[in-house]
Order: sequence, then structure tokens, then C-alpha cells
Amino acid sequence: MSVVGVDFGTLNTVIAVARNRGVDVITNEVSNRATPSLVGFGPKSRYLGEPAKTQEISNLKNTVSSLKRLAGRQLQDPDVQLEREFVSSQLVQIGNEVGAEVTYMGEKQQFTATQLVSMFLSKVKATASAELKLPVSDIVISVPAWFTDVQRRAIIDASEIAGLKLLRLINDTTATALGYGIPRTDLPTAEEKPKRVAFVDIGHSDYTCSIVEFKKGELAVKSTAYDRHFGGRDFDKALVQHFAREWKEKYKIDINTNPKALVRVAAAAEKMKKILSANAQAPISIESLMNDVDVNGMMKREELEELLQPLLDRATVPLEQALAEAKMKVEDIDTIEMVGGCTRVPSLKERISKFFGKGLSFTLNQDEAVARGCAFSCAILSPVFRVRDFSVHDIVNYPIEFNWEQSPDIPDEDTSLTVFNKGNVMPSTKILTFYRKQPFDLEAKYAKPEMLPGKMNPWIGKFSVKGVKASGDDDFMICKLKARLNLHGVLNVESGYYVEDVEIEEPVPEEKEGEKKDADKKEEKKDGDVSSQISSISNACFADDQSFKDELGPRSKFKNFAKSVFGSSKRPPSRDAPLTESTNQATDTDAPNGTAEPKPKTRKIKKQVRKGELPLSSGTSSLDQQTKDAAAEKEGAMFMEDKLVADTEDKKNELESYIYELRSKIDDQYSDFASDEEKSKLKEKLEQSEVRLSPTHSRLLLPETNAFKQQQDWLYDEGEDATRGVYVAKMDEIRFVAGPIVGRYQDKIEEERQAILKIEEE
Ligand code: ATP
Ligand code: K
Ligand code: MG
Repeated sequence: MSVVGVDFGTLNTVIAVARNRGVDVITNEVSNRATPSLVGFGPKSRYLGEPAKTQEISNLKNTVSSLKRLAGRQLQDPDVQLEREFVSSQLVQIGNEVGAEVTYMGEKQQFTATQLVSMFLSKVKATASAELKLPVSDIVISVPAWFTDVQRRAIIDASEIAGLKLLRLINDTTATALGYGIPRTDLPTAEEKPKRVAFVDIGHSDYTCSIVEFKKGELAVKSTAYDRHFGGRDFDKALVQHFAREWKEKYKIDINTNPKALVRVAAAAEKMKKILSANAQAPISIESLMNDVDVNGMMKREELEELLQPLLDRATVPLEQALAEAKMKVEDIDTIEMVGGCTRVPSLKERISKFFGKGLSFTLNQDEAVARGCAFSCAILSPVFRVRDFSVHDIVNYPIEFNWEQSPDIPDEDTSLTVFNKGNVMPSTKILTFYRKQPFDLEAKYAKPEMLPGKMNPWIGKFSVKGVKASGDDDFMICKLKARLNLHGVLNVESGYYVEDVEIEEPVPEEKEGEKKDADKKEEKKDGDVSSQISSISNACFADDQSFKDELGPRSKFKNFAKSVFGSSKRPPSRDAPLTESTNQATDTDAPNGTAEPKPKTRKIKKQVRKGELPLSSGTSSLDQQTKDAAAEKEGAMFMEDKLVADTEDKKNELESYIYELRSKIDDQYSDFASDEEKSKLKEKLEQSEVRLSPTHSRLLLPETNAFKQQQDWLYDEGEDATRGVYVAKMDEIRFVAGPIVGRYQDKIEEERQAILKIEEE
């Protein structure tokens, strides 16, 4: 089984695999280490990745870019409206999601952004599989830290549609941090001061800074800040608009009215920008840009910096935010690690270095660090690969709250609670406790919609709890719901159960006050909000039945913890239902102080005992299984069609070169090995076949006899679009005639070789 990590970038996608005890970035079909994140559509097949780039300028309307920035979003979202500037195909709203309308197979067709991502991912899968010579399934994909639940679910659905098993969606900078941390042998021990690194990733479209603390075997993200609209493409745009103005004056052309010209200028501007990263000045020139006008220009680095001034003025904002949220100062940061293509821009480097008051570090491969981190993450999670344990503690970027209807039986009950706060550790599980006599619903949503990217619906999901009824003498059922912000950063209510309070007698544990039974408890840490919510309640305890099975490495010391305690009767606490608690038990507050008495003591404690399951049904923004299955089937069919078209093209090329080869050799090398009759027969065969291969060409060369006309009709019907089978059959026919001739020739060569060998032996 393979282990694959994918940096799904706005511009480029990098694929890394774990193999030979390390992680390698792999090359694609044209030996590039990065694949354009593009999907294109043609009359016979799709163009995925490299071929989409090759076709882009001649196929603008049917080429879709910005795939990841569209997934899970709505056309009307201001962020998507901004994206239209960078996407050449037409964007449309399809159901709940934005998508593209393209001409594919001669028809207008619409595909959702999720489908488009799945198309691209199936290409990624094929690329990895071709390189590894193994089927590919397990994968880890990176996304920007600012992705919300709906965006993450879109990528998860897309992976499933592409037939991938997504082990983790990991935030870009977290992946980079993991790739940085795993190979290092010099990380501080648990007792020492952690190593603090600021990771700065500036790519094609966005800018992220994460501050991460490292210790041996673990990393903890302390803060992540970002500018969603700051990247290389904004630099390119500034250049394009500069030359648009210049050329309007100089050549009287307006490139803004010509999409093809705009794209060509953008490509040239990107090149110019890269040259200016290493040189004082750079030229630009494009032949016949529009209206038969050749354009050219020149730019100095200082001029570019002037053009970029408005952007550069924003360059330290994410850094300031990241430090503030981590409650750190620049002096607290040990190292600043730079990744992403745009961190090569000298003026940006200068600003960032000046901000931190120290030099920047470029120890990671700027273009490949994210993908490598993803592959490490996949290796950690994959059952078939052994990696040194390394735990990854990411953080929650947007607070999440739950809402529910007030229970008719609890008039003063609160109806909402923020369960995951910004800055909380992720992944994380919280147990929500409800006192109910009837089935009930709850909803999860982002508590601060204004923090979300663009204008997104803050709704995350609706969860219905079934099987709830009064217990015993019209008592409340104590319902527990396990809410989990999982490895992908996606929220689910994963299970429900109900408990009963029972009083049990147990021996007093022999330990000193404050000592905890195991390492986990030693590492307990209170979660501010949740514990304050319940701090008014005292005495009693909770059952511990949670574990972080899917969390990496040793149990987290950052696990959110809240003591949850109830009174003895089955009455809800007066104001605070429901409660949340973390996954570990509260400590027993009745425990007496450490005692030296030899006689074992017992004590009575209340425990909540799990009595049964509560069935749940949930509605989230994930696609339902039926929709996913249908999309997967369609993707599979399109993939096979692409493959068939590619195979047919290969067979056609193979046939063409075979004909070409025989043509040139029949009167040369092969001449002595064929009779005149054989020669003319073969030539005739070749002629016929070539005619069938290129009908337009043949019409010019051959006389228009009636017989030929008929044949030509056949050619127009079938020859041009012949199936793979026809080319294979044609090849066989030629081989039948040419085979004996080539055979004789080869026998002769072999004979001569043997003769030489013999001489050498003697
Ligand atoms: P994102 O992370 O925003 O989704 P991405 O991961 O695809 O996008 P990267 O591959 O990190 O982006 O960076 C691509 C950007 O870096 C492009 O805008 C490219 O022009 C720019 N870039 C690459 N090399 C240089 C260079 N030498 N000088 C300036 N810019 C460069
Ligand atoms: K990238
Ligand atoms: Mg990137």
C-alpha cells in the first residue's frame, strides 16, 4: 500500500510519497515536480494537470483554475466573485455549490467545484500510482488553515469521489511544521523550553503564518493568522495592469478587453516577476499580442516594488496577528522558516526579516515542504508504515457553538453553548450532557460568522437525538453526546448514549493529594470557557470512556479538560445544562488527603454508568452517499473515457511511426531481404494505411476516383475517429506483410553478430 501526501495548491500541486525509509517528491508524466492545478475539457476527453496547462490559452473557456478556492462555496460569495477575475471559465451556481459551465464532448455541461476537485485528484492518484507502480488509496491532502467545515467537507467528498481514502486534511503550515519537526534530532526535551518557529507560507493566492512550538516527538500550533488575498497572483496582477496602462498609450491596445491577451500577459508577467527576484531588471515581450501588435517593455526591481507598495504595506499584518494570538513577542521566536513560491520576492523577505529583527531561515524546500509534511502525516496514519511517533496538535480557528430548543421541563435552561473556542486544540472531543425526557435536536454553527472567509453560512450541522424518554418515575434521562472536531477539522456528533447515576463504594486510592493515576491525568488542562460554565456545580464525578484513538502519538497534554459534576438526584443542574466535558474523567473531589494508615479505606462515590446508546441522525453539508456514489461512477466513466482516448492516440502514433519506419527502410536496410513482389505489396499496404490515417492529407495527394471517393467517405466516418481496435488491427495487417522481411533482416544481423563473437573468442 502506498503512502501519499499532496500539497493541493492554487497554482501548483506537489505530490510526495513515503518510500525507501524517506519521503520523495515525485515527478509527473512530463517529469515536472509540480503539476498545474487545472482541469480542462475537450471535444473527446478531459485535460487534467499538464495537458490542461498546454491547452489553456487555446481553451480558456473550458479550463478551470482556482479549484480549491471554489470548493464548497457559493457563486454569490464575495470571495468567489473575486475569484472570477482569475478563472477563465464561466462560473455558475449548481445546487448548493459554485461550479463551472464548460463545453465537453461537444455539449454544454456543468460540474460542481467538488466534482472538479475530484477530477483533479483522480489525476493526482494516477500520477502517484504510475510512479509508484502501486494502486494508490491512502492520502493526506493539505488545505489552507482558514478553510471552514463546508470547504473541508467538499475536499473530503471530492477525495472519496476520486476513489481515495483521505486519512487527514491537514492545514498547509501544520504540514510544513510536521515535515520540519520529524527529521530533527535536536528538539528540546519535555523539561526544556520549547523551540518556537514561525512558519511563513506565501503562495500564489494566500499568505499564512503559524507559530509552532516543538518538543521532542510533538508539535503544537500556538496560532495561525492569514491574509486570504495575498500571493504571487496579486503581484502578477499589479504587473499586468501596469503594462495594460503602458501599452494603451504606446500601442493603442486595451488588453483588458481581450481575455486571451490578458492570460498571455499574465504568464509573461509571472516570468518577469521571477527574473526580478534575482536580477535588477527584466524585459517583457510578446509577439502579436492582439490586433497583430507585438509588444515589449522593461521593468526595474525598484519599479516593481513601487507597484507592489499597497501589497507590501500589508505584508506584516499576518505576522502581527499570529504573534498577538500566540501571546508572544518577536524575541520569543527562535526561527522564521519561509516556504511558498512567493517568499523568493526580495522586498517581501526584507519586510518580514525587518519585522522579526533577524534573518530568515530557508532550510526547507520552499516548493515541496508542504507536500513532504503531508506524506509524513500519511505515513504516521498509515497502518503499513512505521514512523517515529510525532504528535500534532493543531488549533481551532473559528469558535463553534451548539444551539438547541429549550426543554419544556427545564424552563431556565440555556439554549446555546460555545463548545470549541478559537485556539482550542484540534482534534478534540467534548461530551455534551443534556437532561431530557423526549427526543431532541441540536444544531452546530460557527459562533462568529464575521470571522469566516467571505460570506459563508455559519451553519455546520443538525443532529437529532432519538430514543430519549423519561426514565423511572418521570425522571430525566441523562443524555451524553460526543461532539468531535476531527483530524480533518470537521465537526460531527459522533455518538450518543445515556447514563445513570449510581453510588458505589470503592477503596480509597493510595496516593498523595494532587497525584494523578496516570500520565494523561497529570497532563490535564482546563478549558477556560467550558469549566467556567460549570464551575458553579460541585461534588460528584464522571465516567471516563473516551479515548483519542485517532489522535497521533502519545496522548495529548493539551486536551481540553473540564470537570463536570452533578448533584446526587437525577435533577438537572439549575442553569447550566447541557454541560460539556473533555474526554478524561474528573478527579474525585471526595478523596481524602494522603494517609499513612495501613488499613484500606473505602469511600462512597457517585459514578455515571453507561446504560445504552442513543441513535443519532445528522445532516451536514457533506454530500449524501447516493450523490457521492453517482458522482464516483460518473468520474470513473470519464476517467476510462480519457484513458481510452489517450490509448487510442498512443496506438495511432505507434502505427504512424511504424509506417514511417518501414517506408524509410524498405528500399534501404530491408531491400536485400524482400522480393520485388513483397516490396510492392508492403508499399501498397503502407499507402493504404497512411491514407486511412490522414484523410485530409490524402485527398490532396490522390486522384479522386470513384473508388477512392467511397473509401474517403469511410475515412470521414470512421478513419479520423477510428477506435483503438482499428489501429491495432491495421498494425497487425502491416506486420503480417512486413514481418517475414524484418525477420530475415534480423536473422542476418544475428548471424553477423555471432560471427564476430566467434572471431573474438578465437
Ligand atoms: P497557494 O498556496 O496560494 O494555494 P500554491 O501553493 O500553488 O498556491 P506556490 O507554489 O507556493 O503556490 O507559489 C506559487 C507562486 O510563487 C506563484 O505566484 C509564482 O509566480 C511565485 N514564484 C515562484 N517562484 C518565484 C520567484 N523566483 N520569484 C517570485 N515569485 C515566485
Ligand atoms: K504548492
Ligand atoms: Mg501553497
